[in-house]
Amino acid sequence: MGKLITLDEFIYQRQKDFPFSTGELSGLLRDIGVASKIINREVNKAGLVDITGLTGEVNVQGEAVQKLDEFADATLIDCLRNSGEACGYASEEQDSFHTISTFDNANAKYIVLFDPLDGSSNIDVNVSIGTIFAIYRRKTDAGECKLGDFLQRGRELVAAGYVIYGSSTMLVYTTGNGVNGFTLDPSIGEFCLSHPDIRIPEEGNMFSTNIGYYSFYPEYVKDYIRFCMDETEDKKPYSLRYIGSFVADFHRNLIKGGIFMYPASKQQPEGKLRLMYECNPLAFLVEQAGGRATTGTRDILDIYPDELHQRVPLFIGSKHMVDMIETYCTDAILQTG
Ligand code: AHM
Ligand code: MG
Repeated sequence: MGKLITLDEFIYQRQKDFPFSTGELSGLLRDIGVASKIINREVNKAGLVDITGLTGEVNVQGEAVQKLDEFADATLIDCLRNSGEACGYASEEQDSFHTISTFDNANAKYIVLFDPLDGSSNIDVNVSIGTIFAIYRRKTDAGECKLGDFLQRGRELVAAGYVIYGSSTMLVYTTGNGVNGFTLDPSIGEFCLSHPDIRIPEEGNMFSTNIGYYSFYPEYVKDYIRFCMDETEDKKPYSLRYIGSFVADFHRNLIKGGIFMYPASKQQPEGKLRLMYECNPLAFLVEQAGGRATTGTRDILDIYPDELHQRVPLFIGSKHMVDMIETYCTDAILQTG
């Protein structure tokens, strides 16, 4: 048996590599790991909800049954409040950001943004879902958090990651020094290092998009999709893989190589996915793994956000594939003048 390295051990090892680090970020990452284990426990019981009580109703024990996305939201918030390392948070589930003003958190310097349960419309049908998180240093010195503490470019991220609740549960994260993946061993309740130093293949043969929206897509996206499906001298047709759960689609492409696309369309002129909760954290992570993320005209991480719930078009994945769709996009802009 190889040496088993738990998430906590790994975080501790990494912290020792930075002699002046205070351990606050490590503590925060550990707490997010704990939150995700609690969420995982409930996600695994999703199919039992009908037996133990309908969502939004009272179960047989007389307890109110929360929707899973609300449960995930509340769990992350509780863990952040208890951790003492975060002074504020913003959640995709909530309209605005919040300051954590407990005594322990008063001097904390990190803020956390998260999508507590992405792809939650898939819960009922047992498809993989995920949690996405992004950690920044606050901009203001102390006191109540301000909107400016949250509206930072992705380039300023300190750490980001996701948890996928799939056929196994994995936590994948980066602190800007490579990407590492940990699989939850349910028998010991620990995330164990299973995917050290993840690199996304520069080229892939899978594309992921909601092809049902094809007729709403811009012409350059349609052109690229046709390229993906064509057989040429250099390539066979790519495989289409679309789960409709961003974390799951992203995770597969990260490991196997591929591109995920949620473009702007006639129906959704800004795209669908949220810059702060979904695109930035996974863009930071994919760059750390050697891949890329763009709107078609600019790197996701270079966008100065205007609002917390801003949506952006997204092309993310293997470097050469993202380079190519970007060329299609810029060529289209040049042609239309
Ligand atoms: P959500 O945050 O409301 O769960 O929506 C995000 C999800 C992503 O996980 C997924 O990639 C996308 O919506 C799928 O959208 P569509 O059904 O339009 O293809
Ligand atoms: Mg989401």
